[in-house]
Amino acid sequence: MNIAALCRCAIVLAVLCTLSACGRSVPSASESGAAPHGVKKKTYQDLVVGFAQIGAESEWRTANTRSIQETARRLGVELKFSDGQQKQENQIKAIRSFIVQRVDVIGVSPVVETGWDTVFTEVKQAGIPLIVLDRNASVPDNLFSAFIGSDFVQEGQRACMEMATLLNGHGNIVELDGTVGSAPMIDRRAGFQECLRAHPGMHVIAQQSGDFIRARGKEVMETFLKSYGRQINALFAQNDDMALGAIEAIEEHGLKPGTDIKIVSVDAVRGAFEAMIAGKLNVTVECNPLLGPQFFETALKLANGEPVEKWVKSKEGIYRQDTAAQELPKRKY
Ligand code: GZL
Repeated sequence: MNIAALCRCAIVLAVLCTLSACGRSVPSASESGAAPHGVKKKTYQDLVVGFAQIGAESEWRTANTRSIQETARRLGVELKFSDGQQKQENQIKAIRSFIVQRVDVIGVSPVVETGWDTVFTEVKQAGIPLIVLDRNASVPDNLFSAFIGSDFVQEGQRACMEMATLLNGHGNIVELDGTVGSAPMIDRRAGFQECLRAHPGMHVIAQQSGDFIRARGKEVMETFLKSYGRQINALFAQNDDMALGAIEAIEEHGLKPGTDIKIVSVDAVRGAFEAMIAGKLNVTVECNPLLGPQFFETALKLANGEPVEKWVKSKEGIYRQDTAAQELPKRKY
């Protein structure tokens, strides 16, 4: 090969090396464990975040999505948002697309607890911090950077304690469960059952999933009423949407919800306060969906290689009929 050809090869090689160096992003903070020395710390306006949402199955989810999107807009974060339509495969697809797009941080609310090890490992291998939000995933702790969400077991325990007060410790309960295999369904039931052991006069005579959806809650309550009728003293609904559907079924069956059948549910959405004011629901245990601010605060810290708590726990209360009217105007969801 003559000199001129050799020079041309050398130039091409030099250009290719330069281009590949340009193509490589500055190692992200998470890859190096801290913002590399001399690299400017990211601000919210620099941040690109991918979020794989479950769907739009309930008032709670709508409020959760609104909190994430509005907070991103307010902070100037570039948010790539995906609605999984309640399907795990859609969420996994979205997470993989976020990896390809090299976002700074990935967030996900896992529709069910299992089936995440492979894709979470892919995120880790890509060196992108991962935040699990709202519902937890049953994966090794080293596969995600932080969990932001409620203590669902405590929510179940609180619901049972409220039920014990309403029933004076005695009665037959039917249970409307959330999405089978989801963390809130598993843990709210566990918390409720744990508390029942201390209240032997209360019995769950039937339980079935309504998938956290209002219409399904109504359908399941109709079957409970057909099978057990006036034997039912109370309903534990794992979210307010299913409780509101069940209230329709109870009224159509000729009974008075909140009186003939006591009702305790979870979430504390606006519809629950309206039902309590109407005397149709007795108690709602709060499960806070307004996680946007905590999510992006945690994301920015991770993008800059700063330490974060492994579980950022939501703060929640319990709301009853007697304070519903004064509380409703203050509610943010
Ligand atoms: C709980 C959340 C649940 C709500 C339901 O954190 O995952 O999913 O309780 C929602 O209303 O559908």
